[in-house]
Amino acid sequence: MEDKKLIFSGIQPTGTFTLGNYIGAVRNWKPLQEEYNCIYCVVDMHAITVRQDPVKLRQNTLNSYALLMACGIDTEKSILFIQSHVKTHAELSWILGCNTQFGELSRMTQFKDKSQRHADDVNSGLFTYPVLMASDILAYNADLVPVGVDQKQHLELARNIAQRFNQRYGDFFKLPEPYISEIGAKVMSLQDPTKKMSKSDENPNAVILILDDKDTIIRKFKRAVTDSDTEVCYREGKDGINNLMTIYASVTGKSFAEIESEFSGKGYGDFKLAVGEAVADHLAPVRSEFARLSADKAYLKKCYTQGAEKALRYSQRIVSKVYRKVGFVDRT
Ligand code: ATP
Ligand code: LTN
Repeated sequence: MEDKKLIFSGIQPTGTFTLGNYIGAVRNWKPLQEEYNCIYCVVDMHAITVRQDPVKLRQNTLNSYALLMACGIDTEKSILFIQSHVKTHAELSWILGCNTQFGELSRMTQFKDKSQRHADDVNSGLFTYPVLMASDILAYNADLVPVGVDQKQHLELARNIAQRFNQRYGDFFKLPEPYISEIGAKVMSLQDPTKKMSKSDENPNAVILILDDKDTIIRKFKRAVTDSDTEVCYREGKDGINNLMTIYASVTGKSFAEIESEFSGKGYGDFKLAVGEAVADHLAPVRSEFARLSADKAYLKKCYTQGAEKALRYSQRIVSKVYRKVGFVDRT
């Protein structure tokens, strides 16, 4: 790989990507390929921290891989792979876990959230999940990690773990920086705009999936929860409209001022329809590219097999050095 900064990011195959995943994270992954060396990963090992149906998980993992390609990840330019194919992540995770404090993990808000939502299965993987995420990043010594704002806390923990390791064993890991887009870093639910839009929301009207057809997208936007006001403007307290404006701005490239003047004197109905149409048009090429790619299973398999080989080769060098640093005996 040329001497450029290294990007690493991952996404869980817990279902079809939402518009939140797309605007907050995945959409930015494509242009980054021009400037950086990029490594992207479908994190199936993270997904099983919440109970998954095995048949669905396998299907969702393959679909997520094809979706990333449909969103413009080019397997010639970047390394794109499936996490469970590359053993170094789990290996490093054990070592980093021994350099992470129970108290640090207890403060993770996602753990608090998810352990409440899945109170019947508060497993230790759910608790140590951020250690595996730190391993994903540090196994490649990545410089930058593009994520939505909800992952900032996990990334800070990854930096702390790296720093602690460096203090104990001598400077080795880079401290990865978050790379968070200015607009759309937190897309909100269409039904409760104080909550983030999430793949695992039970209410289908709350979430736009990037493979939804045009009619479905428009219908969901028409039903979006707003307020009793009538003016399209970005203002504190207008969470629903602020969210729709953010979405519209990020798919059209228009500024908030331009959007306000475009809809001045018009009602919320016109605005919601325009947002729905703009989103559906923006996502149409992703949908058709996904259909084309997922019909070619042999090609997909070739891509993820090669991706895993490259990722293993890269991360093996780093993890072998970590083994030596902590005092494990060389095998050869
Ligand atoms: P789950 O509901 O299963 O926890 P999720 O929808 O939160 O899943 P992830 O796979 O955890 O999705 O996230 C993938 C990427 O998308 C991460 O970088 C995350 O920060 C980003 N992301 C997720 N939801 C949003 C959102 N609503 N707005 C902006 N970015 C988001
Ligand atoms: N925790 C992230 C997914 C994830 C990730 C990563 C993101 C796992 N490993 C490494 C960036 C880098 C999430 O739930 N969105």
